[in-house]
Amino acid sequence: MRKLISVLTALFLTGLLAAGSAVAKNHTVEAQGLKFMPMNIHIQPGDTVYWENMATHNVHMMEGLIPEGTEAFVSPLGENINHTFEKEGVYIYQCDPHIGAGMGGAVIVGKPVNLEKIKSQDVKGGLGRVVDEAIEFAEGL
Ligand SMILES: [Cu+2]
Repeated sequence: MRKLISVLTALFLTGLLAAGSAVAKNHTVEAQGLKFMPMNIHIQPGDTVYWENMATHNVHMMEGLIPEGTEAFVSPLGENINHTFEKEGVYIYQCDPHIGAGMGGAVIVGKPVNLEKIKSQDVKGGLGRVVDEAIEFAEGL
């Protein structure tokens, strides 16, 4: 009986450790001038990103540059926002008023499973520069 209890205790503790490593984290991206800092961020599924100092900015997830089946959400201009990412992949976003100046960024959730699809697209201008930075960052993970 004592052996059974110690086995069960060990299993319970192992379970706790596994659960502990999966605890969702919060990350902050700050708008500084016409840049998001950090521009590229690597998180895990279930984590939340908080965008702050957004007085003249927004976050617009770009159709075709986010994982299949996820919503290309657009946040209201001038509002700090939170978003929790459940699905793995690369999410590229722009700030609508300032994308001409290259204001955008990427959130990479877990593995960059849609990187090849993003690389296959011909994106130009400010958003093209954001995409290039995101590809380089994702390939370095
Ligand atoms: Cu902006």
